[in-house]
Amino acid sequence: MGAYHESFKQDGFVLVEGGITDHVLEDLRTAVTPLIENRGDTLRYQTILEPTYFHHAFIDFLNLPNLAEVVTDVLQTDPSFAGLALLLGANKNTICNWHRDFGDTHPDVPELTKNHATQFIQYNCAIYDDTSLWVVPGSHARLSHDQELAYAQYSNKEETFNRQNVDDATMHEVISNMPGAVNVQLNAGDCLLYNPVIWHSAIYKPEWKRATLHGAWKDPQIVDKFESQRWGIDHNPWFEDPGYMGELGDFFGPSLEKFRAFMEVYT
Ligand SMILES: O=C(O)CCC(=O)C(=O)O
Repeated sequence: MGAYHESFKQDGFVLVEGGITDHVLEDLRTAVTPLIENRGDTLRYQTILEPTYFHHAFIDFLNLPNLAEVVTDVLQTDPSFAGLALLLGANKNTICNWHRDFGDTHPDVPELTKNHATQFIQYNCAIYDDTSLWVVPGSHARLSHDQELAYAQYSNKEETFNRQNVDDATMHEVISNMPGAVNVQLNAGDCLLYNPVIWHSAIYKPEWKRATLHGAWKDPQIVDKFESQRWGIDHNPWFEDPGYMGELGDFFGPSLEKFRAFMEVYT
């Protein structure tokens, strides 16, 4: 097993500094400019490979050899693609509450945390500097501690996911006081690969220019084994006819074929 695998297993994440090369970063800035300009009040575009938003820079990003090597080392196998979104932050102060993408009460979570913690990866890759995300290291590989559940319940108040119009000091206090919380500081081009069952949260401030690629890669075995790991398979119907994307590359191409096979079975 490589160093990335071991690090991801222990902490629930690995940081890849400069994961996006300068040339691809420049093309990505061009690609996301119209998305930023036309965002309205949206916090994210969920499926940026769809024809309306597509730009070939996204394919170049998905084939970056150094990132592909880290993904393959963490998973210890060739991945299935599992989605690509763009996170934008918000036009007003917003807290993305403390959560795990699948919580302790989900029937898959005891087994996922115990035996499969390195088989599914979510990532934030920053096109501009991004300090929005917070995580609790190590929480991906166990059920929650009582104090985490209690803190999340207290900090989330009555809101289900996002809390808006909170002043700067309250936002910082609410997010940073989670036991064990650490802030993820991404410079433009850096990527954090993390297990989305880890406790995580984020702060969005209107003065921060945010355009962060947010996607996933999975060990194909885990998709067949766990219902929770099939989330999103039906979000990309345009992949039934992927010709509009042109050359798919040596890494993304095979990973998309695996995803398309899952579309056949699970949609
Ligand atoms: O904005 C972020 O970086 C966090 C997004 C998030 O928590 C999620 O998609 O589950």
